[in-house]
Amino acid sequence: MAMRPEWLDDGAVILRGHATAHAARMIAEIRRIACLAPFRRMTTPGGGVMSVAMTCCGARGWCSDARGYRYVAVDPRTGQPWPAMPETWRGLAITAARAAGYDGFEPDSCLINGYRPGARMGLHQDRDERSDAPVVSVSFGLPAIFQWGGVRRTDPLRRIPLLHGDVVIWGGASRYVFHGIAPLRAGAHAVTGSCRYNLTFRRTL
Ligand code: MD6
Ligand code: FE
Repeated sequence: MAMRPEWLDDGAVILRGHATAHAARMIAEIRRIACLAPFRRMTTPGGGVMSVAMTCCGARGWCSDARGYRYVAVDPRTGQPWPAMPETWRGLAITAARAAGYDGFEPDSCLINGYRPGARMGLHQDRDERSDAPVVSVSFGLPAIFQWGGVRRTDPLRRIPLLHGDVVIWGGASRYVFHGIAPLRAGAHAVTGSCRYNLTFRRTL
């Protein structure tokens, strides 16, 4: 869908509804991937348990445990490689990155987040990737409030609604901006029910 990018910040844009036409298929694929690599709530290095359930696909997946955050080629839960990234997902991420001005994006990992009402993601930077390639984020299901700050944790936060099918791309001067997701409000979405999914495509190496 050729749509005018909405400016978010220097190096960051939102493509509203860019993934809407692919939603039903992609959500079915999320469920298939989750049969092979189940959603799980990971432990943080601080000893807490994340409220968001996660799984991954692609050559590497993101993991958190008592030892820290890292990308690994094998799912620690199953002992198997992560499921392959569907070729259509990869194509969507590359096309979205290009529309945001990032040519040559080659994602090797997709982190899949599942939010139920009340689940949240605290303010963080994405910096476990060795590459400074952009991140492409695709949202499905219940709406969420994306908190968008600056490169310092104490920078003021903007609150940006992310709706079903919205795609956010950030890199460049925005790559290490602090961001998070406010606690998900309860609701019923026609496609996902009481759930929000977020896919983030990354280049990890
Ligand atoms: C979310 N996303 O939207 C959480 N990180 O559920 C992230 O933390 C995120 O959307 C880096 C780039 C894009 C993202
Ligand atoms: Fe993030």
